[in-house]
Amino acid sequence: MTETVFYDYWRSSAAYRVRIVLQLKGIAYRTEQVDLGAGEQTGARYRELNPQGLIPALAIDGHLITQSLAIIDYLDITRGGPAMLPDDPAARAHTLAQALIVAADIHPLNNLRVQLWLRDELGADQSTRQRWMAQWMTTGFAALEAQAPEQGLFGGSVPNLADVCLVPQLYNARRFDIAVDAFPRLLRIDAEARAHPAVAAAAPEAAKPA
Ligand SMILES: N[C@@H](CCC(=O)N[C@@H](CS)C(=O)NCC(=O)O)C(=O)O
Repeated sequence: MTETVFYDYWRSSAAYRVRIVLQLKGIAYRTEQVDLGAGEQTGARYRELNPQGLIPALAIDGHLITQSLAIIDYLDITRGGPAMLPDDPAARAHTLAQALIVAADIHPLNNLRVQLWLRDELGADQSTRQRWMAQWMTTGFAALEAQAPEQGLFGGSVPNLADVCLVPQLYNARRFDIAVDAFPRLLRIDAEARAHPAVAAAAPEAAKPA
């Protein structure tokens, strides 16, 4: 069996999604850190693995898989542990839609390369970039709050794909001082999810190299 290697950066929220699923499913792996602060994701060495120059990537079963949701889908199909998506087609579509609010509509607009482009190409100062991030995070969070359960996680008692996407995005919001008080259900879900041992083990503080 080939070794499972996760190309990670402790502060990457897309990588954090995958770390949560690796932990939930009890998958053993070795980590290779790709330092986003040092720009290693755009270097020739990493681009050979992932021409997109984005974290994460997972080497598993002789494949090199990129894109966090594609990695999670592969793990969900090939490994045991809690399912990230329900079987029922309509419930599955709703969970995917909730996850995509984060993964497709919030995160890409606030990613590092977008921030750098706003700053370097459009001359956006810190406060303008802060407004940009707050705009797209709060727009997405509001939509998610409107469909969040009153009790329990999106996944009920075990995190599902929507929870797996929410927790890292709220980490990002806090990291960049985005106000999230208007989303009490999301905050409750985030706290409950982070109390789960597998989610706690995947936290950025736990993934930070010594
Ligand atoms: N849609 C991709 C997004 C990956 C992504 O944007 N990763 C960020 C870290 S969270 C990154 O590598 N950023 C580097 C950059 O913007 O240069 C996924 O879900 O894997």
